[in-house]
Amino acid sequence: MLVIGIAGGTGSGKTTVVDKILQQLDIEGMNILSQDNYYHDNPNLTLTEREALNYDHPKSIDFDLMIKHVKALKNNKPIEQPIYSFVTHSRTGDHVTVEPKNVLVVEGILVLTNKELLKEFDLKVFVHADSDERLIRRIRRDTQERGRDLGEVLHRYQTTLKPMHQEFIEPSKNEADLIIPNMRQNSVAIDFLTTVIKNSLRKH
Ligand code: UZR
Ligand code: MG
Repeated sequence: MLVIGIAGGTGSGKTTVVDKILQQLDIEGMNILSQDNYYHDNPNLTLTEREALNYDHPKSIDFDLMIKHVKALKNNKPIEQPIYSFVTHSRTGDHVTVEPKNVLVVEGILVLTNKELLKEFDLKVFVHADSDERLIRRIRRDTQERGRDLGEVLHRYQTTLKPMHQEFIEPSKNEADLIIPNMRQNSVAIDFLTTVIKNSLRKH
């Protein structure tokens, strides 16, 4: 199995890059493990308390479970992935069964920050976009798709997203084998990445 880690700041376009690779690879055997499903659950806190938590710090991620799942899939075992809700900031209690496949993509802002998880990756990718570009995309997504107001998004960006990006996410770029500039649709980089994946698959 080929395991690829894809990181990059919020709004850098990680999800889009992964979707494009998926379209171009035209192979059935690819799983995507999103960091979004591996936030710690805080069932003892109220919704207001959960809203105030820092979701951009490595501690907010259940890396133990994530690593356990990556290892299980590598050992050809299915996993029960928790489903997480951004509305309630908690696990829904439901799970999806994920069967092992030839390629595993692990995607999220913090996936290159954990030393143990890094050991599991065959290829490490960092998607780069300038911070103003990322802020614009984040405002669009949170106001249009997540029902948050502008003031709230800007406040969170300034007080949490930006400092966490500078402290943890940007430095994790040093772990990457490949940095993808993603200011606009970068089809050359996508072609390159799919070629690398295809070549590695042939060798595996
Ligand atoms: P991407 N996030 C939430 O908004 N709510 C949660 O319950 C869990 C995470 C956000 C998180 C982070 N920050 O910036 C973003 N906040 O998900 C990462 N606030 O996702 O890479 O798609 O932007
Ligand atoms: Mg995303």
